[in-house]
Amino acid sequence: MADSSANLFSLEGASFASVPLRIVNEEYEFVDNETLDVQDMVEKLGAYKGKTGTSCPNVADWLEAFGGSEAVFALCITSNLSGAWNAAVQAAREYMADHPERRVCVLDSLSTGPELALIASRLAELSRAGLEFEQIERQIRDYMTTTHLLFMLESVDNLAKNGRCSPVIAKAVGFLGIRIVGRASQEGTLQQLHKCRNERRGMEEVLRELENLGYHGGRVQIAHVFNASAAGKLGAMIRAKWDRAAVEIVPTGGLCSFYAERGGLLIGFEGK
Ligand code: X90
Repeated sequence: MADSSANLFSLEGASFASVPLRIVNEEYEFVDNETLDVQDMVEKLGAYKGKTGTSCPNVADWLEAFGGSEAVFALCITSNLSGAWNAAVQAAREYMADHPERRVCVLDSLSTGPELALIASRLAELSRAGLEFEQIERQIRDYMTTTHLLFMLESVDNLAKNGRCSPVIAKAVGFLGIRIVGRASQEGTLQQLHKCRNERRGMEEVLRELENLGYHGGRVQIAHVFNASAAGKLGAMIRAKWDRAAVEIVPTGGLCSFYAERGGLLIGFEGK
């Protein structure tokens, strides 16, 4: 299972559950599940004057998701920006104390969105291959050292207002057309790499950073916040540069749409 920051609600060939985060203010509570109307949420929040925040799944939410499963891999948004991982670790401890024969492995992605989706899909492959739980754990931890996340954002207002990125980064954007290109740091925080004048410049930096992080034509997932056209353009640029590139484009769910904001792109990929 993965929390809903993965923008993933089902996983081919695997038994999968998404555990929702929530987007909340004094007027609304949006549960980030498959039935959430993200467009409607973004419109309502755009018109809402007060402050909006988010909340992660708690211990009870994770326990409910574990259900009666014998073996679980629980994949979480970076523990440096959310309490989701902490709650999952505690839930796993309780679950295994109550049922010593069951196994839960909680994984801190130190990332979000499409990087989680890649990891989840690799987990599905490993489990289909019929490996033992411990072997899957070893292999997935190896794989996670090779995956990365880049982002290209038009606004970081919601991140800054919720104390999830430095005010310095927040000041850099907000001017017309400016894009912030950055990455999930090794500590699982937002790291700004470039401030770009326009979308084209932003994409050129993304291509350079893909290369810097060891991308050599493996899997890439681009998650976009109502920006299929930019995602398509970037995907084409990646395929033009690496002929073995396997590019997948998906829309963001509620949590990533709230924080990456309209126009934003999140790029998860296999590198070094
Ligand atoms: O627990 C909670 O309330 C959730 C808080 C989540 C905060 C971060 C969400 C980031 C979403 C934004 C751009 C990519 C940042 C990558 C940093 C690791 C996407």
